[in-house]
Amino acid sequence: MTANSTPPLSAAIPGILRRPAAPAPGIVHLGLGNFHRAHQAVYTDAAVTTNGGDWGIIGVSSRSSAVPDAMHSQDMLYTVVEISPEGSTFTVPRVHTDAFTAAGNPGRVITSIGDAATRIVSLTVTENGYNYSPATGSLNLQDPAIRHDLEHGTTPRTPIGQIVRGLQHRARTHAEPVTIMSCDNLADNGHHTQRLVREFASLLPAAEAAETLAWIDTHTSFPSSMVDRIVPATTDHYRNLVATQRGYADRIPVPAEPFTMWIVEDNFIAGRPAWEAGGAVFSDEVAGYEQLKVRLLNGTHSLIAYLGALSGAVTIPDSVAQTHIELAARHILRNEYLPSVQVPDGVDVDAYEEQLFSRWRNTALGHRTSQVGSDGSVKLRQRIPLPALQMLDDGAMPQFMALTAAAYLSCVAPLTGFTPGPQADAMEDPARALMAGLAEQSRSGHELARKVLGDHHLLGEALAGRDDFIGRTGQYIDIIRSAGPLAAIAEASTTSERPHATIRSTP
Ligand code: CS2
Repeated sequence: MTANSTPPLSAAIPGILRRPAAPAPGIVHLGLGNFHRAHQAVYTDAAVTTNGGDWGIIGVSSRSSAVPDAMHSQDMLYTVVEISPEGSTFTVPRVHTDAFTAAGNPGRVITSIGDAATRIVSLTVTENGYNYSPATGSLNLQDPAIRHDLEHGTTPRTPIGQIVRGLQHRARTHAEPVTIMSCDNLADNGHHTQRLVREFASLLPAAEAAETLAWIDTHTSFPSSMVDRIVPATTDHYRNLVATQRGYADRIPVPAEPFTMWIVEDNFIAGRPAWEAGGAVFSDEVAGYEQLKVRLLNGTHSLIAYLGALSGAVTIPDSVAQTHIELAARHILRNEYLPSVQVPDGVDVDAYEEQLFSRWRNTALGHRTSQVGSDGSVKLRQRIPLPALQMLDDGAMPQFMALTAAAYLSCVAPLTGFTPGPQADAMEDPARALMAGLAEQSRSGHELARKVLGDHHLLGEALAGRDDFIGRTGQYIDIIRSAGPLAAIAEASTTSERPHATIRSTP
């Protein structure tokens, strides 16, 4: 059976649905991509099934109408396909009540956020969706979309603009409080979002700014959360899997690993679903979990993606299967990222590390190096600077972090004459054009690293002043160019001042 000849999901076997209808809406979610649909939506489905509550989700995608259109054609349903080497399981969350694009309906985004029934506005817009400058950590005022949103009150294009305009609508029409919850991989994501929202409001004309800020400060809360689930892009492979194994056509199934984790700060000014029912943990230690995840998982993931792409690996499991890349990954995780993390009580770091490697080895999932390697200019800013500075301040060079930055630049800003390969070519990045221009003007790795990290502050202001780190990054770029990634890993292992990682036997 193929995806084309099967009945639609809306006529699916009723047994697969846990409830006859979606709950009335209480959440507006910005960023209707795969991650949200395999994470928050699944927890919300469990919460509503167990505890009830009007916590239906209005999903807003930024520009592409592909997911909203498909959801409307499928009664707002889609399949989460949990993929492990042992086989697949299928679930169909029933929580979305509507879906539309922000680009096509900017006014509707404002009124949905402004609606008194909305008690939570959540976001999975990726690190790149916050329109902040990696150099300063503040709103990127050079960004035409931010400038547009500051000048035009009714047609916001950026999530931060949409939130502030929606909050102004609430302030004008009623005074019901609302929670803004970031679910993106940003350190301290609650405060980060709050800071950007307040900054946007403060840039409005003076009287409007004062009024909006005062309202925000008394009627909103911004919980931080640590989100974790590896969710690759949808391909025909997954559409066919659903068609053959479940017997219905789904245009937008979401593949996901079996592992899922959500640690949330319990700071919801207008109530929340009982997400515990789906396994979410409410904790005061979110910051520690975020550090652990953003550094050990995401930071190491970047290294695996860039070194893998440069070694010809299409997927993360292909990459981590290369002994030298596993060695580099173990080294950066344990010797460079871990010392900077305040490990939350009760977390067994050895077990966490082994679990990460087993998740990265999930060959059935086929998570692509080009997907993890995309948007490095905004992702690496979250992952590298703080732990790198901590090591540098202690007098040690974070060799594998410099290597990560070098491998990233080798992928997306290759020096003339260096061909990084198709996986690197497929990586998208908002700074790609800028960096390609800088690479064209550079004759050596050092020149490139100086321009990107020094002049353009790609990893923030503090690292821009660290000539030692910039110099080392430049040397790794040159080694990658002249001798390849394996030689660069060998060099990093030899020069590292911290004990070498060893490869444990794989189960
Ligand atoms: C990855 C993450 O693409 C990336 O940068 O590191 O998407 C990662 O798969 C998730 O954060 C896992 O929770």
